[in-house]
Amino acid sequence: MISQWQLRAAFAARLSDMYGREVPAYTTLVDVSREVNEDVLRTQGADAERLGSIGRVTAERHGAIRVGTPQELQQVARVFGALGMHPVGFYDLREAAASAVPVVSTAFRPIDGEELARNPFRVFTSLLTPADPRFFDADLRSRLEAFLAGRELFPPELLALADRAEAERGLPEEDAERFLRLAVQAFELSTEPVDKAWYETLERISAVAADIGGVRSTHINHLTPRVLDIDELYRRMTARGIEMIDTIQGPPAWKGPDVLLRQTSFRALAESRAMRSPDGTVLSGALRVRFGEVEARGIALTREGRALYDHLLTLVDQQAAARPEADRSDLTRAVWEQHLPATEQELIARGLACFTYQVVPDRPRDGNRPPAGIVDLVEQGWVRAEPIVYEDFLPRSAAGIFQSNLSGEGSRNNDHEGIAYDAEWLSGAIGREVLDPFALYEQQQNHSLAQVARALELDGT
Ligand code: OOG
Ligand code: NI
Repeated sequence: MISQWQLRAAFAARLSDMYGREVPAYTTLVDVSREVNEDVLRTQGADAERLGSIGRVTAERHGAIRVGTPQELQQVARVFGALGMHPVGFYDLREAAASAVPVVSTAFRPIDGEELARNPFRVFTSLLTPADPRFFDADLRSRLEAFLAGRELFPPELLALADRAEAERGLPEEDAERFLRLAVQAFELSTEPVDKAWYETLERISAVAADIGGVRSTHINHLTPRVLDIDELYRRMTARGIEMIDTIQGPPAWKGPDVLLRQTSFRALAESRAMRSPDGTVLSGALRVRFGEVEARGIALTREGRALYDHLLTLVDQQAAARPEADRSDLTRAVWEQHLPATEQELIARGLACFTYQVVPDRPRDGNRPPAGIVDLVEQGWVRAEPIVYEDFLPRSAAGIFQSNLSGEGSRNNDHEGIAYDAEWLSGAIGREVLDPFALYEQQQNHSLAQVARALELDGT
């Protein structure tokens, strides 16, 4: 029997091989990431593994895919369900970017600590919103919906195997092999000619809409390795002559602990795709949609910590507007140094970040009773704090990554009222509950606190 985590690890590895064949620059990115990680491990030793073992980090990837309808989303949820991945978080990108990005998104990922440690593969999954009148008028909407209704992204055999794997928590070897083959195939770039006129009709609205609804299949948009020093990675990729987007999205490089997520990418590359013109002739064309992204992960923040982070972004925006000549990353760093604690201890004391806590087994007994508060327990050496890694995404960074890789701006008609979508709506569309990331981090933290309390008899029992 091949268990769900083994299926997940195998799927991530095979997808990576496939994407590397399709987009060779991705392989360069993976190689450079590995070199940077090895160098960081060499210079920092055990500290380099504070946010995950080098084994986990080296194998770690996130993918991004885009689908057109709730039915397609339900199906892809079954494929990911087989891999032990659940929808977490709701991201509304329709207004987050300057260009038109008519999607709402979630991320499928493992949710418990042990599963994440085994293999944290996650997929940022976006759903097109044809019903949003700011992007699509009634006529285009109905043509788009009819087009989407007529395609099949996932063969029935794949879905049947997926359901079995989810119900039985794994598959026998032969079925596992078949499942993995079909699952990887479903995300390969199709060689079927693209209907040029239809693609271009959608592209005038949004390049993302064309990528999703302009073709009869789906594909992996990017696959992202994790790196321990993203600033160094950016320098090395640039030195190799690979054109990176202008910035590293997310928190700045600074002297304090890394929190949340920093991401950057190389620009979407032209890939040759067969195009069918209205008169039926097939010509070779090129599309620029897929890119290479890389990320560095930090500590998960509590709701309070996240509110502070969002507030700091607003402060940076204000300062940047007031001083357009200033370097944005310098401004950001200054704001961070002023407002954010520079040590893990202080993040704990202010309740800003998430940790798990373990009793230190060999602490010398000095006759004193342990203090009650977690801050004192950590300070006096009773308890060790291990940061919880941020496993999710950031809407602004996601929008920034979309944005920086779009060819045209598309159009959004703000005379119309948009439709309000939220996590509950998306849960209904998927037919599975979209989980709240904060609740997951809190549960992990509280579980460890309860164990500490029991072990040290803090509750007086
Ligand atoms: C998804 C863009 C967002 C991330 O890492 O924030 C994303 C897409 O391009 O489909 O992948
Ligand atoms: Ni991504």
